[in-house]
Amino acid sequence: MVKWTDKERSTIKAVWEKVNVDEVGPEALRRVLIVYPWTERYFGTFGDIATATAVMNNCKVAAHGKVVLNALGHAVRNLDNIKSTYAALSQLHCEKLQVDPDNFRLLADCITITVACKFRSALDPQIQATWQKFLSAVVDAMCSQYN
Ligand code: HNI
Repeated sequence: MVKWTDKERSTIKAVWEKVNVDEVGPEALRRVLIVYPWTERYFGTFGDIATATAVMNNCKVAAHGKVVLNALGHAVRNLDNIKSTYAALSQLHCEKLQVDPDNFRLLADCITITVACKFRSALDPQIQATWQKFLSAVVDAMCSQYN
């Protein structure tokens, strides 16, 4: 289990309170699809996402980005049980969706970049370090049901 100091807990909560899920979710998922175009293969039911313009204008991508970011909120509220919080979600991504777990890290990086673009200097290196520790715990938990 990941250990958190009080300072880390308050930093993660403070960052999360400032994150606008409806903006960061869609923007982060769009980045994943544009920067790593092979991830398109998982979203066959989303319609046209063949070009960057199509990704930017696709409302299913935007809606799904919000779903993913909202799921991050469960981890913020369950810092001491991130693994069990994501056990079912990990299993779904492994068995049904068959998402290559390497992609979790790519998404986490895109979330950090999106947050950094919005926070600018407020995301100082120490806050970034804590935020990335948090996202690493999320990525580990999402990988937990893969054998
Ligand atoms: Ni992910 C569905 C959360 C990473 C592809 N994903 C979900 C759902 C949640 C979710 C919540 C909805 C589940 C349900 O309906 O029961 N996804 C997360 C989280 C992460 C993540 C928390 C990582 C931090 N998912 C990824 C990545 C990919 C991905 C990296 C592919 C590149 N996810 C999907 C696909 C679906 C999905 C595909 C189904 C979408 C649909 O609506 O058909």
